Amino acid sequence: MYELYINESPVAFLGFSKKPEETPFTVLGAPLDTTSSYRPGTRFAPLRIRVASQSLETYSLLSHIDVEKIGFHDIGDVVVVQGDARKSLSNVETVVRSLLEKNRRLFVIGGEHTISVGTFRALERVHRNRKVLYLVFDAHADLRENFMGLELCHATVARRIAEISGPENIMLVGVRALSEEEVLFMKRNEISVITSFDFEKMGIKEVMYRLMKKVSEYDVVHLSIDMDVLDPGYAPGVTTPEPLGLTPLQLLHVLSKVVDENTWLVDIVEIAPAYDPSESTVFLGAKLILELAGIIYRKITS
Ligand SMILES: [Mn+2]
Repeated sequence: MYELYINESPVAFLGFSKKPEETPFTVLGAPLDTTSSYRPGTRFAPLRIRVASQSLETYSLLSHIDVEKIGFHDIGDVVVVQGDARKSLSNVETVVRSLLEKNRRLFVIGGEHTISVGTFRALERVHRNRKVLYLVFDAHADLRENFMGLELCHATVARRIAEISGPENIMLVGVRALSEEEVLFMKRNEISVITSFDFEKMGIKEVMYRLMKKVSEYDVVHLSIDMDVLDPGYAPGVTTPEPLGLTPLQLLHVLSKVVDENTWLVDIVEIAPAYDPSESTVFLGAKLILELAGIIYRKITS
């Protein structure tokens, strides 16, 4: 029945959609674009990332796999109701849950970060008796109790997820924009955090070690990538740019150590194509999906 909540996309990721029995990966757009407090426009990211993906070479140097041979089942976009985050998240949850129950490995393209509340709920329901980690790469902690009176918005995502998962089961990476309320919440709840400054201070090997240690304690990983984790010099086309971020190579190298057969869900969120005139941000989003698919495929088949 989840088909009722899907709009087909005029363009498929990489330019062609495989049948589900031919590939483990499903691409799903979730163009929710309704609570951004600075620059809106994430609703256009799923389409722009699909268009950019058609111009990428498909050989993954990190996995030594030609991802064109694996491909993606691109089912289109979740129907969202702009202006009604709750209803939209309910649709996201319904579709994602139904796909996860069919053992699909999902790449969900936002949309604003708020969609991760819906995708996490679905993952948590499907894997109720297993240990689930919410691993988020983001410049912002998104741990506010509410933001300007809104409980469900792009600035409260990790807090809402922490309420479901328990704060000990979330890990934040690349963070550098925080309120004092969030710092206190993190300390009080012993949330695992690696800031962007830690990449400089401890070095990338130590970052990888700490991440791999945390991930190894879990059965299922929800990877949520807010593209503003990258420095705005590399990824300017985001809703809320934040200086002093990661380089794309740092991000990809760290991710390559983290994703594996336990990675069932990857969200790529917060790209605002109107602020991405060079298209570098949408190309980076497409490249991340392609490389991560290659690495995950290598690990599930070896
Ligand atoms: Mn963010």
